[in-house]
Amino acid sequence: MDNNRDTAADPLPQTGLPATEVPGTGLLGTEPSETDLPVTEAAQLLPVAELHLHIEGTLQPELIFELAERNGITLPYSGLEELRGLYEFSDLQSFLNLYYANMAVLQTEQDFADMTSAYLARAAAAGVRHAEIMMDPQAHLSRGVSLETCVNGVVSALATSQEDFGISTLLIAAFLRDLSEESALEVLDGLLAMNAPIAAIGLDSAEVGNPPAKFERLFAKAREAGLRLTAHAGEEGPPSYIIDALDILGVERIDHGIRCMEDPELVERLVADRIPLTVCPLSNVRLRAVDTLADHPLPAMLAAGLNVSVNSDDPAYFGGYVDDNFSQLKAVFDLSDFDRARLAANSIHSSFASEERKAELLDELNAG
Ligand code: ES4
Ligand code: ZN
Repeated sequence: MDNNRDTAADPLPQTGLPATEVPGTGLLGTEPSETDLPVTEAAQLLPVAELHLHIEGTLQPELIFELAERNGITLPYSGLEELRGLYEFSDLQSFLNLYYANMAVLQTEQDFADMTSAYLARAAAAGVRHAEIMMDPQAHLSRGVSLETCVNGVVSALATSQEDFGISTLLIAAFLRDLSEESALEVLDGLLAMNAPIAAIGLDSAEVGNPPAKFERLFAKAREAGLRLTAHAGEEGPPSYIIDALDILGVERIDHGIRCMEDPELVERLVADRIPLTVCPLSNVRLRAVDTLADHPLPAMLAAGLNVSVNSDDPAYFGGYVDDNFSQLKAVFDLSDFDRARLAANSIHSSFASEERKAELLDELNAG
C-alpha cells in the first residue's frame, strides 16, 4: 500500500472553514462519500497511534503522593488539593519546573513500571492502539537515578503492553535541549552500550534559545546507530527551528510544529513532503501557546493539507488524554467524522511502527 496517497489525495477535510484548494493536489473540498473513510458515532473511539507522549507527564497527582509515601519522600505540598492548585501554567518553563520537581518520587524500577502501566491502562480506554513513548533519562540521571533503573522500569511495562492492553509500543529517548550536547552524547552512548530497546531519539524541554543546531552531532550519531529521529520544534520557538530540525538534524517528524503556520513557504514544504506534525491541542492551551482551544490552528492545519495528528503530550498536567483532546476539539470546532478519521489515519501512517502493524491498524480504522 502506498502510505501517502490516500491521505494526500483525499478531499479537503470538512473544517467549517471556507473551501480552499488542498495544496499540491488541485482538489477542492467536497463532502466525503460513504466509501472514503468510516462514518463513526460521536462517542465511538477511533483506533489511534499516540506519537507525542512524555511518560513522566502521565504522573497523576494521586500516584505522585502514593510513590512519595512508598519511597519515604516528603513532598512540598500538604495534599492533593494544594498540588492540583499548582497546575496553572503561564508558559512552557512554568510547567517544566513542576514537571521536573514531581519526578523526585520516581526512585525504583517498580515506580517507573507502575507509572507506565497506569498510562497504558488509561490510553487503552482512550482508543490508543499504538504508543511511541518518550522518556527523559537526563532528568533522572541528574537526581542520582541510574539509566538502568529508569529504562528497565519503563521497558518492563512496555514489554507486555500488547498482551495487557492491546497497545503496541516503542520507546523514544528524549534529550533535554537546555543541557549541553556533551551531556546528551554521553547519555546516548550509555543507552547504546546497555543495548536499551529504544527506537528513536527526540529533543524536548525549554525550546527558545536552544535551537536544533546545538544538537547536530547528537542526531548524526543516533542516525548512524539506526535510530529514528524526531524533535520538538515550533511549540514556542520560531518557524526557523522547524526548518533547522529538518535540515540540520534530519528529523522525520516534528513534535508540535504549530508555529509553521507563520511561514507559508514552510507550510508548502511540510505539505509537499508529508512531514508529520504531532500536535497537542490541550497542551498548547494550558501552556498558553494559544489563547483558547477555539484559537488553535489545528483546523487551519488540516485545511492546508498538513499531516497532523492529535496527541496528549503530558496528559496528567494538561487536562486530558487523547480522547479528551478529540472530544474537546469536536465540541469547539464541530470536527467532522471525516476529520477525526483523517487525524487517526495520519497518526498511524506517521508512526515508527512496522508496515505490518500500520496495515493492521489502518484495516481496523477502515472497518469502522
Ligand atoms: C514538554 Cl509540552 C513540552 N514541551 C517541551 N518539552 C517537554 N517535556 C515534557 N513536556
Ligand atoms: Zn512534548
